[in-house]
Amino acid sequence: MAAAKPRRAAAPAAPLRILTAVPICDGHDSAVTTINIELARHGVEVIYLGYHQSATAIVRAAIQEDVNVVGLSSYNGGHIVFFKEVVDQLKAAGSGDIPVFGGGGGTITLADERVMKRQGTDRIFFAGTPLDDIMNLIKREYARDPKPNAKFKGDRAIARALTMVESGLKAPALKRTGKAKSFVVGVAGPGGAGKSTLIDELTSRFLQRVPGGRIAILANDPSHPDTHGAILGDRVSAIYAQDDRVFFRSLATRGSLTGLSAAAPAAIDILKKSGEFDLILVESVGVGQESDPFGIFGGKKLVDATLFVLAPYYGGRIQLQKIALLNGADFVALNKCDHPMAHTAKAEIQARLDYNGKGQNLYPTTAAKHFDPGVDALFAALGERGGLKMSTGGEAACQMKLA
Ligand code: B12
Ligand SMILES: Nc1nc2c(ncn2[C@@H]2O[C@H](COP(=O)(O)OP(=O)(O)OP(=O)(O)O)[C@@H](O)[C@H]2O)c(=O)[nH]1
Ligand SMILES: [Mg+2]
Repeated sequence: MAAAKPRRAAAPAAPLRILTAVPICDGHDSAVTTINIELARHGVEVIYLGYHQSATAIVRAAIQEDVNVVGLSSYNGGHIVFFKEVVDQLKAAGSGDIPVFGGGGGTITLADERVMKRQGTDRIFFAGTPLDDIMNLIKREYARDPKPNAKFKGDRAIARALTMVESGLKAPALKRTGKAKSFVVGVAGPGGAGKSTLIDELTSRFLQRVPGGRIAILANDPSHPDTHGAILGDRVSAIYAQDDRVFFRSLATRGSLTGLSAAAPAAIDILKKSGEFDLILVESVGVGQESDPFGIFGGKKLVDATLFVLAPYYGGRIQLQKIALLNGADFVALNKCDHPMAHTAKAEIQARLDYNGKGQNLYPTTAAKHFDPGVDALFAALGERGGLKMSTGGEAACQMKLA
């Protein structure tokens, strides 16, 4: 990591972390969006999973993110069964300590709530409840000091260790449960270039081509400097994280200005020491021209390789000259190649890399498209560099499965 670790004003040591989602077959996401923004404004770290989410996906995310509470927003009916399913699956996974609450305007009645509470739901917020009341109650009832818990196993144990280091505390020593030798790749690039979408497509290649392997993603997103809250939204792009071979954890920067949470080095260490993960991808927040989140120009290098992702609208050739990471990134992806400016961008970036004379390869990608050959080529190069044991013909198999 680079020597300097600039920080803003200290945030609370352990902000509330809440997972929010909308149940399967329900597209009513405007209420949860309001709740998310309001929670973040009140200093909460919100991990938003999206709408049309299965109970299994919600439970997996709650465990990996080690959240204080799960908040569901349900409008299309079926809430009695759905909330129970989430509660039951959490219990079955040894994470019954994570409470579940929710709302759904007038579609959840008082009588429904009585049944739901008997089945384990913590509480329902009804139509007309002022947002301030909801926020104050949440902050009062669901705050906690993170403590080690020897009963946690598997992903929850890893997740709690990550929570501890995020809170500046010592993580409990974890048993090494796997034999994997992790290859760690830092993924950086300007905000919105498509880092998360590309990581998701790389995840799909990993699942296809590294049978039995596991991949971990550490997704850093910014905390708001005024409220200390954050909307950790990278999980919304993570379609392929809905697989038990994927461990996905969102990290808020909590005042760190390096492009990563100050806990990222310790978090990477925990993931590596678990022996569970063949590949670890670390996504930085959207970075600027002088950023070096992974310490490749000095200090302790945090990762084994770096991938710099940019989109065609970076400005012009002068802007390209200014981007420090283009001097040192091992892999460069020009994403959004479906954009009309991509042709020119490709030529300009290629010229910039040629001038470096370091043999850096440029990978033109369109991460928004499934089966993009540019993403295939990028994954193959990463896999080769990291010594991943890859099967052949994975993409074809993937296409056949989805066709
Ligand atoms: C807006 C809306 C839409 C929008 C959705 C936009 C969007 N992207 O979300 C549109 C127009 C697209 C839509 C479509 C449909 N809708 Co609609 N929709 C509504 C409406 C009018 C408001 C819901 C809302 O957002 N409220 C705003 C929130 C902030 O306030 P609130 O609901 O009072 O919630 C409070 C608390 O519950 C709490 N809360 C809510 N969620 C959460 C979550 C957490 C974590 C917390 C802490 C708190 C909390 O916050 C509020 C605090 O006061 C309701 C009617 C109603 N008045 O509820 C119908 C309603 C939900 N829709 C309905 C239906 C039927 C549909 C459609 C199926 C219609 C159709 N045939 O196409 C589709 C389905 C869409 C889909 N894909 O799922 C029905 C559902 C009936 C049922 N369950 O039996 C309703 C009840 C209308 C009705 N009376 O018929 N809908
Ligand atoms: N047209 C097009 N859109 C894309 C492509 N890749 C990603 N996007 C879209 O670009 C937007 C941003 O994508 P993300 O993957 O969230 O970008 P990001 O770099 O992770 O963003 P931050 O984490 O906020 O910095 C989303 O709406 C994506 O759907 C692409 O190849 N083509
Ligand atoms: Mg992202």
